[in-house]
Amino acid sequence: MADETLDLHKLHEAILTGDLKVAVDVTNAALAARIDPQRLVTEQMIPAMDEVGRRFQNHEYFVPELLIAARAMKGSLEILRPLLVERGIEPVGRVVIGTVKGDLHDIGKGLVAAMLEGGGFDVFDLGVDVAPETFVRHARETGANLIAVSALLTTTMMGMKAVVEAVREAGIHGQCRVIVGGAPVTQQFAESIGADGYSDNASGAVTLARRLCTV
Ligand code: B12
Repeated sequence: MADETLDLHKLHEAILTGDLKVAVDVTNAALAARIDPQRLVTEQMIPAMDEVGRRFQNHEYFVPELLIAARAMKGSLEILRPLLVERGIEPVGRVVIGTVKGDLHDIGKGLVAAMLEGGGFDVFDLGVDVAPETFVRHARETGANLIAVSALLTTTMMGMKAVVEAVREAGIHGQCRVIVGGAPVTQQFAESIGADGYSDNASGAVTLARRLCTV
């Protein structure tokens, strides 16, 4: 398919509507037509995820729409990632993300991870039940600028304080900030444990991460 006949906006639409098959097909067709993968990411995919985030914040989209959009985004990114890595395109920042120790909830954390990835970050997802020292070790190994911690239980959210303390004790707080979120977490709680940022939703997490990575 030649550049002129290939409608790249279909990739934007496919992510917005969560159509994984179309997202993958258009991505493959674009690569076959020798379209710059970076162009696909910056002109179609990131704006689509930004729009998904905007609709979520305006209550036009709900969690299911967010999840299928993130799945379409990830499907396309999986095809593009090796090409982007090969070209050494610098990510906006590197984020180590996980759910706090003792907590097995991962839906919100997965959404935040997918939105950050869609926002141009390199994301290292450590999964659930992650100990403070594991966050720190991976942040060191990956050279992360941010650690993002999720908690869904009032009984586990204090574990976020242990992550903040571990980062400070390891002496990496200068280059690596800690952001927190999850249903029971509030701005006030985030400040009380010395976290660097908080958001109550996945698209807000991207805005926050961008802000912290540019200061
Ligand atoms: C699904 C669910 C489960 C599933 C989890 C499946 C999975 N793979 O995640 C299962 C069934 C396993 C489960 C288990 C339990 N659950 Co549960 N669970 C829920 C439920 C219904 C939905 C959570 C969810 O996914 N929400 C949707 C996501 C999208 O929202 P979110 O996580 O808040 O994420 C958003 C934001 O918070 C933010 N965000 C999230 N993380 C981060 C991180 C950062 C850095 C940032 C910036 C933002 C951010 O962005 C996200 C997207 O916008 C909630 C009820 C509820 N309404 O919250 C109960 C709930 C959290 N569970 C609860 C409980 C008690 C349990 C159990 C202890 C039950 C039991 N007795 O076994 C166990 C605990 C197991 C464990 N050790 O973790 C309670 C917690 C009560 C409390 N005060 O602590 C809740 C509130 C239900 C209730 N009303 O009682 N649970």
